Amino acid sequence: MPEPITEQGERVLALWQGSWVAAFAVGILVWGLIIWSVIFHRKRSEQLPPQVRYNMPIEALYTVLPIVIIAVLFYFTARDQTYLMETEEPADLNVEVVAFQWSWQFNYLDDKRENGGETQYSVAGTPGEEGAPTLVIPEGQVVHFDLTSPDVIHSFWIPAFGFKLDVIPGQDNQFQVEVNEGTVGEYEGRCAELCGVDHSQMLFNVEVMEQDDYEEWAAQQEERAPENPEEGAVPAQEAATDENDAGTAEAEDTEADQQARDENDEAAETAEGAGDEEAR
Ligand SMILES: [Cu+2]
Repeated sequence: MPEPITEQGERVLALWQGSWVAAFAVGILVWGLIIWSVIFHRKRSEQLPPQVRYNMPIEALYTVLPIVIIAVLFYFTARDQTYLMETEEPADLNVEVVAFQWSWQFNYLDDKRENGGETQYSVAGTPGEEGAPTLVIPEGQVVHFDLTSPDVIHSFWIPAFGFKLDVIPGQDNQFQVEVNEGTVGEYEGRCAELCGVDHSQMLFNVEVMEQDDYEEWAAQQEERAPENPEEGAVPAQEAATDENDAGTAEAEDTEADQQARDENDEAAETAEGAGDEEAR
């Protein structure tokens, strides 16, 4: 596991390590018992040893023990999941992540809570390592991510966060992290959901800056951003269109989408019909 750079990432690492400790404890106990019985109860003579059956205490034990183990693992997993998906704390920075075939766009929003989040400036890139977009975030701050996709399901993954979340069209997925102090540096980002032929090109970089550097960078971006983001912003899909293959892929997608929609409609109608009949 990479060294986590967020408060949340540390929690994930602790959960992962704790699960391994529990798994090893159970493993060592089981291996120990197996080895013990192999050595101390090996065949000594032709005489059949006394046969036992229906030992209630033992059977109760090995029904109850696994339930206890699973309950404990479940408790910690549920507790940490609740913590990881928590978005109550006011964020210092709001970023809208747009995942599309096959790159990323990061829209920096002004305070989302106050005014719904107008795009102040955007970072875009092209598929592949060379032109990969860089997500810049300040250290020691709470960063909130809103994930959106205009096409298919992607997954926003920063290994150093120890966390990934699906980006689903039409679904408002969000999470936030508290970036630790002393994490200034560059990290990798990936799409973790097979999303099409150039899925492997969906790379991005993450740069954690000191607060002052970040503010300087943000001011520069804002200066460069067009007055009216609606007019000037590069649509995500166009930004990614390197050469013509993306264009063709897009056309094919639309056709496939259409077909899928038709099929869905048909299925829905059939289902409705069936439902009506049942209701009657
Ligand atoms: Cu993807």
